[in-house]
Amino acid sequence: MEERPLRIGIVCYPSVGGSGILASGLGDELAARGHEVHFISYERPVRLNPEQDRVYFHPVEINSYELFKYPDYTLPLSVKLAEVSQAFELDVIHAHYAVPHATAAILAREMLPPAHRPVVVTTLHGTDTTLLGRDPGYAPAIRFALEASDAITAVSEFLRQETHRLLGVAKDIQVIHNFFDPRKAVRSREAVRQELGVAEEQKLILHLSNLRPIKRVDVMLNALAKLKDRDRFKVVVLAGGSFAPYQGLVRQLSLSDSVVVRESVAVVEDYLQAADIGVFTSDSESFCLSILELASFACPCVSTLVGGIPEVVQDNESALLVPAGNSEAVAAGIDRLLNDSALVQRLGSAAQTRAHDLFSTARIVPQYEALYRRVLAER
Ligand code: GMT
Repeated sequence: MEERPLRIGIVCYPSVGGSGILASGLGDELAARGHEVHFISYERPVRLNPEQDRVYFHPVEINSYELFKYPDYTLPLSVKLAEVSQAFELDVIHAHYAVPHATAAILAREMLPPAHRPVVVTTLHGTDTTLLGRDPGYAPAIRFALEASDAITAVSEFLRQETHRLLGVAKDIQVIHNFFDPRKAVRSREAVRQELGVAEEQKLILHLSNLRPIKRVDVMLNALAKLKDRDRFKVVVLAGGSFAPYQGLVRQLSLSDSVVVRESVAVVEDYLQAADIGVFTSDSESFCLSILELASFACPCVSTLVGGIPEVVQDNESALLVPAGNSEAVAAGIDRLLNDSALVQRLGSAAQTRAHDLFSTARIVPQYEALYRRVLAER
């Protein structure tokens, strides 16, 4: 018997960050599989496909009352979630990133009459456990929202274990890894490299992130400054946050001619296809979607060996993984790749195969669908 399509509410951050990107991709794919998907957030998520049928966006309006020193988002979000749930008879609210989305989703569920209650699935993405889960001002509320969710997922085995360890969550946590299937690039590899000023014989080293302190952009810049013969490469930073705090270090390390920064990039695939080497120096990372994005274009990375990264790529097989906080080791890894095209080819091709075999849409999205149906059946 054919199963009926589901009505799913997705709550996520709209900004450039892995959790919002993953949630947008998931919504897009679920809609393509016939489900109805309602996004609820304070802005339209940046990578939400405007052409996809059955995808709707409901903005949350936030008023700043004089009484409040700090504007509140959780309550208006919960009210919007309850409204959308009732109006569209949602089966599921899927909260991406626990704070405050899971709390708002639980509140919305409890506000509704029992016959109209959706099930709540919460997906943990990283700092909701590894940073906020350590904060005694947040941890009890996060734990409560997780325990009250109908199901919890984490984007890596590392994050699953950290959530049990740091938050003492007793409930089962299912690992559903992130996925990425690239969209078509709009410009050619040559056109993008020309725009970035990368000469034909130069290698394009790419870093893309929100540039938060945990990404250790300082370690990356220090590593790049250690490389000899800077004519060999150009470094391109796709900045999901302001690069201004790092401009001083770029000048101080005499890297101004080697580093090109692009903010608010519309089609990330244009840059992924143009890259030769990726570089990531995070102190912690639950998965690192950017590594997967590059892998899907057969671009190998030098990255710190932290968190869930070894679940995504493996040292010497599909990437070069180095200790955290060690710019010498990062520089040595990049230098190896700059000097050895065969190694780049071998690692890149293995990374692409792994991305396709383990982290494709076709493999991952059905796991979310099966989870929704299981939780609904169990209710
Ligand atoms: O730190 C970021 O890059 C943003 C953050 C987010 O909330 O979007 O990323 C987290 O979620 C991504 C998608 O699941 C993971 O790929 C990132 O590794 C994770 N970041 C951290 O754990 C620091």
